[in-house]
Amino acid sequence: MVSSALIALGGNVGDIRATFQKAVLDICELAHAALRARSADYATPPWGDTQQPRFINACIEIEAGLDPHALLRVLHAVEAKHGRDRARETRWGPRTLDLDLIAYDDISLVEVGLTLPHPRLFERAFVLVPLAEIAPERVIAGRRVQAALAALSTEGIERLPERG
Ligand code: PH2
Ligand code: MG
Ligand code: MG
Repeated sequence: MVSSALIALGGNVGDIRATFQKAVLDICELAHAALRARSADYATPPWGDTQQPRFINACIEIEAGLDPHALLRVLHAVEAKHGRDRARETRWGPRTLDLDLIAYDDISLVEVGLTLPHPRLFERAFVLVPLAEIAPERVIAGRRVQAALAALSTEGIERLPERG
């Protein structure tokens, strides 16, 4: 059985788009995963703490070779490799790279450090916009991605052209 994991990428410090490119390769290598889909990069207004630079966000789907816990450890390692310092940052504050596991097949679990599907997915247009690009028909927690997105404002979200 092949598993599908949806991962959201975010960041607002440094050369974020270059970080994303490297991080996607790192994730696939370390998680023994194949990249199934990658959204465009989107510039998005900062959510939570609004007094910070805008974010770049994107989503990928991978064919996962690891279970969700092992995959989460890989995501944390890739964040750290790209300058993420959890000890120094503030909640919702600036960061070089945030990798969130959004969904893993239809697994539903609530644990310290890992809730699946991601508990704030349906509040966040900055996740649903790129996710709807790669998985519009996917049903997560009983809701179709495209329909969930339609319930949110996408004001200020800008799809970025591919970089040459
Ligand atoms: N991540 C945060 C806080 N706020 N806002 C946007 N637009 N995109 C993010 O990825 C984001 C955020 C902390 O993880
Ligand atoms: Mg996040
Ligand atoms: Mg995170």
